[in-house]
Amino acid sequence: MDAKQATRLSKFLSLHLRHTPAAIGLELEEGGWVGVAELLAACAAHGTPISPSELTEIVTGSDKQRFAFDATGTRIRAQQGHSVAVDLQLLPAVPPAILYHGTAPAALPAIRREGLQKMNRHHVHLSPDAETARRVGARRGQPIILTVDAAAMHAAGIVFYESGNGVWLVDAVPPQHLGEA
Ligand code: HQG
Repeated sequence: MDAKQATRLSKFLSLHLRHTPAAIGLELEEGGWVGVAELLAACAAHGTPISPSELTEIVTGSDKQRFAFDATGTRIRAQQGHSVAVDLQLLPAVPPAILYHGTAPAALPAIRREGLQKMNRHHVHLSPDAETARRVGARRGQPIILTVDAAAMHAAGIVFYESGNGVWLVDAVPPQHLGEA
């Protein structure tokens, strides 16, 4: 499978495992899981056939580890980024002292006023390093890198979760805990 095809299939999987499972007849189980066989049948039935080996290639080859199989290899889920209601059953974790968020210049005035909000997703997504945040922000043009005083937030009782792929998740980041890198 070439890189272009892998990206196309990965986007199709992201769309339906995070946002619109019902559009291809899927219902996410608790934790956001779906059966691998059921997923592949649904993809084929909706014009995007994916073979088991292509699926494995997409899961293991994803730069951001967007998807994960369960321990038995019979179920799969998106690790984060959902907009559908799903409880990923993540456990609270102690964050690194500083986390990062990449965004676009146009969002800055609102972010300075209101802090970071989860917008259409379940959580605000934070990166463990400035370079990752730069890449996230670059999806929207010239990136702005914000620092998040995660240590102070954690000390104030704000709960952080770490997704399986190193993204840190939190409900919101109040403006007083934001700085510019
Ligand atoms: C911004 C991708 C105005 C926020 C990425 C961001 C990441 C505000 C946008 C993952 C705001 C939301 C998540 C406020 C936040 N006012 N704008 N108060 N608070 N924003 O896509 O963090 O490729 O939902 O800065 O790489 O950009 O999908 O979040 O610009 O890991 O796997 O509102 O998605 O990963 O955008 O990206 P998003 P994000 P995947």
